[in-house]
Amino acid sequence: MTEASPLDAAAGAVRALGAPHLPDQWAAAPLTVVMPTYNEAGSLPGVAEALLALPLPGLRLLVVDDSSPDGTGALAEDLARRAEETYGHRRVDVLHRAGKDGLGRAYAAGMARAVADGAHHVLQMDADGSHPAAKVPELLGVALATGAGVVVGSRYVQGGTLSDAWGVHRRLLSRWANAYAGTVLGTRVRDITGGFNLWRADAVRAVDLTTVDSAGYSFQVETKYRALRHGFDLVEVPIHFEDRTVGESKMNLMVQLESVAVPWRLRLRHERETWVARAAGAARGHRGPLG
Ligand SMILES: Nc1nc2c(ncn2[C@@H]2O[C@H](COP(=O)(O)OP(=O)(O)O)[C@@H](O)[C@H]2O)c(=O)[nH]1
Ligand SMILES: [Mg+2]
Repeated sequence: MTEASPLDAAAGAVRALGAPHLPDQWAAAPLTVVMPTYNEAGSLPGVAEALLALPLPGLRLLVVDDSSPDGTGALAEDLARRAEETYGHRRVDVLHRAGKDGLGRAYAAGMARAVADGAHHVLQMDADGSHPAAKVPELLGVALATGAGVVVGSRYVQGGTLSDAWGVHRRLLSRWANAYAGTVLGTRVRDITGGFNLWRADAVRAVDLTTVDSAGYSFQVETKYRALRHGFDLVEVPIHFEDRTVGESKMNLMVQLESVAVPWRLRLRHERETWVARAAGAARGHRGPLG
């Protein structure tokens, strides 16, 4: 008897979780999952295999590794080779960066590359197993059905759930961070800080990632806010958010302080731009339509 390969096992797990099947044309849509990694050797293989086993032949994975000391970058190259053998074509790529430069910068580089390489949709996803791979077909289906610029895998809409491992303190902090950013920016997005989001390529282009300021996690808030300002719809789909079981969180004090400052910076910039546009409009108005 031959032993089942890890890819077969992952496919079985995905079937057991009941990943929905999409109409063929939708399932084949070019979708690139952009996955930043820093010391995720313990969890990346399982997450990658679960993604590749989904009934989405158009799905590719782009790992963005910041020279992880634990060898995640080399491991990702190995996964890329093995996936190419299994599927007969390239499905995994790796973007190697010189050193740890923040989640936001890794996403900016990876999402720009995915769109330049022809992805019609780009999914942001953590490598630590927190985000449910089985939900990806649903996020893609909702994006295609609604035309939303961003489909947010949301912990805080009806039906969204958090790992039991999250204590009261962490729940409150996460809720508070969302309420804070939402209030400062005047948005109704319930999970504006969340990191499991599917973007349409034209929304990625519109937000112009080269000018995004956030180096860290507030990248999620800044980019969603920009998408809203550009007139794209954001749709939230409930997910279950699992706690990481391997490796360590990269959240630190600097990242948290940036998350406090960024909503105010965005709001003040928006107010300044609105004021300048109004002043310019008023000046044109005085000169009359031909002036
Ligand atoms: N390339 C890169 N990835 C990062 C960096 N910081 C965090 N990540 C990755 O971003 C994802 C989310 O980080 P994580 O530590 O799980 O954050 P938490 O879920 O908020 O604790 C994981 O896949 C990390 O490996 C970074 O500076 N560079
Ligand atoms: Mg995490």
